[in-house]
Amino acid sequence: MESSDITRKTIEDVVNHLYEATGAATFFEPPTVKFASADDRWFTEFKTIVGPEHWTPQEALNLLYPDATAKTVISFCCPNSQAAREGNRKETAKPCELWARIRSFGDLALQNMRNQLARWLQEHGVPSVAPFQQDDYKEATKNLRARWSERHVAFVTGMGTFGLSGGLITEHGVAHRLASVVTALELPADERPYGDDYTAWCIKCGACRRRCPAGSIGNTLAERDKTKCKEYQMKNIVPLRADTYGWMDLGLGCGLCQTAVPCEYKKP
Ligand code: B12
Ligand code: SF4
Ligand code: SF4
Repeated sequence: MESSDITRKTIEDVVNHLYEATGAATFFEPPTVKFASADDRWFTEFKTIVGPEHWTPQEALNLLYPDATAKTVISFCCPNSQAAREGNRKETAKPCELWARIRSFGDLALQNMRNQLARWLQEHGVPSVAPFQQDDYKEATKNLRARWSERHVAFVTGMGTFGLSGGLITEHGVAHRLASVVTALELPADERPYGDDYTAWCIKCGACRRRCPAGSIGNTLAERDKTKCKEYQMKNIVPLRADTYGWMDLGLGCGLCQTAVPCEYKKP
C-alpha cells in the first residue's frame, strides 16, 4: 500500500487489528479512534495549561524525525472491560483484581498498540512517533506532569472532556485508557462536539469525590489534589501487589472514581 492510499478507515482497521493481536481485547472493550490536526491551536496552548515542557506534535515527531512535519494526531480510547468495571464498583479501598490487571498488564498491551501503529506507519514510509513512549514515565509520575498528556491530546481530537475527578469523560464513559500517535500523514480531523468547553460532559454530581478514599477530588477541577491520589496508591495499594494480586512490579491504582459513578461507561 502507498502512503497516499492510507485513509482514516485504514488507520481504524489497523488499530482494531492491533487490539486483537496485542491481547488488549482481554482487558478492554473495542477502541474508539479520533483524529486531530497537528496544527490545532490547543497544542500550543498546552504549553501554558500543562507546562512549557509539554510537547507540541511537531516537537514530538522531531524527537525521531528532525526534518519531518507533523500533520495529524491519532488518539484511541480503550474502555475497561465490563467485568473489571463491575468488580471495581463493589470496592471501597483498593482495585478489584481485574482492574489491577488492566492497570499493570492491559497498559503493556496498550503500549504495544501505540508502538505497533507508529511502526506500521513508518513501514509505509510515513514518519510517525508514539510520544508517550519517548517520555520519562518516572519523571512524569514524580512531577505529576507528563510531557505528553494523553487526556489533553484526546480532548483535542473530540474524544471527550475532563471530569471533576480529572478523568476524561468520553462517549463510552471515564473508565478507560488512552494512547496516541503523531504522524506526518495528513488526514481529516474530527470535530469537537463540545467546542472549547473542556468540562462540558461532566455533570458535576460529586459521585467521584464521594468514592475517592484519598480525599483527592474537590468541588472543582482546580481543587483536585493529585498528590493525595498518588500517596494513597503508594501507601495503600502498591504494598498489596505481591500478596493480593500476585505480581512483583508495574503500576497500580484504585480507579474507584471511575466506577459506580454516572459517567462510568457513558456520557452522563
Ligand atoms: C502521572 C499520572 C498519574 C499520577 C497523577 C495523575 C494526574 N496528573 O492527574 C497518578 C499516579 C496519581 C495517576 C493516577 C491515576 N491514573 Co494516571 N497517569 C499519569 C500520566 C503518566 C501523566 C498524567 C499527566 O501528567 N497529565 C498532565 C497533567 C497536567 O494533567 P492533569 O493534572 O490531570 O490536568 C488537569 C488540568 O490541566 C485540568 N485543567 C485545568 N485547567 C484546564 C484548562 C483547560 C483548557 C484544559 C483542557 C484542562 C485543564 O485538566 C486536567 C485533568 O484534571 C498519564 C499518562 C499520560 N502520559 O498522559 C496517566 C493517565 C492520566 N492515568 C490514567 C489512569 C486510568 C489513572 C488511574 C485511574 C489509575 C488506574 N489505572 O486505576 C488514576 C486516576 C487518577 C485520577 N483522578 O484521574 C489514564 C487516564 C485515562 C482516563 N480515564 O482519563 C492515563 C491517561 C493513562 C492512560 N494511558 O490511559 N496517574
Ligand atoms: S462522577 Fe459526576 S462529577 Fe465526577 S467526573 Fe463523573 S460526572 Fe463529573
Ligand atoms: S484513583 Fe483512587 S485515590 Fe486516585 S482520585 Fe481516583 S479514587 Fe481517588
